Amino acid sequence: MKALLLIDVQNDFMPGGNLPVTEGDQIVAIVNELQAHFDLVIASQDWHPSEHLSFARNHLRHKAFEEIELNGLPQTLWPEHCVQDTVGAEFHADLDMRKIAAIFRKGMNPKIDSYSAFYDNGHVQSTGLSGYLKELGVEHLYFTGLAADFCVYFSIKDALKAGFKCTLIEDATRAIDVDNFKKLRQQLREDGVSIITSNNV
Ligand code: VGL
Ligand code: ZN
Repeated sequence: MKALLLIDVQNDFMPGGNLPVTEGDQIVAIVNELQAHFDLVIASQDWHPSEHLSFARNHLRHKAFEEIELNGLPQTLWPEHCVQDTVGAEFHADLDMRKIAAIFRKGMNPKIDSYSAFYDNGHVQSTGLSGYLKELGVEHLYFTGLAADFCVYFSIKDALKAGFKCTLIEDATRAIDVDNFKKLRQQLREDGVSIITSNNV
């Protein structure tokens, strides 16, 4: 069985949000159309407490987009985004929620970031997503959402490790840093990820 994953289609990653991804809003209509091709649709939601240590404002001497070390891991510091119970953390208002069977939240532990929908960045705490998908007999995951070079990329890497066949639907994602994503995209191809466009699903 195949499943469609919608990674972090949230207001703060849209133009006008706190951590905007260029053209992020352009994926919403595509994602909505894609859902008709899948019997299982799952979403992830970045869901931070305001004291989250990935936020630059929680560090006295640092600014957003600087890189620091946090508990032994490299950490990019971000503008405050996807704070629990704020409008920025909500899904885009036009996202069709009717077929979404489950929402996996991540980034709740203030001490560690969680780009992947499967694990925190230290690979210590699982969200349970892999076990959930395996219990339902899912073997092939189709990835969409934001941002291509962070949460989508790291979710795919973990999905590969967990043994899922992975496809990235390229027109249903956008990157924070387009040049960086060009390199990551090549790496994903070498890892065996299929990269397609939505008209080929
Ligand atoms: C994301 C940076 C920080 C993402 C989440 O959804 O790609 N990026 N938190
Ligand atoms: Zn985040």
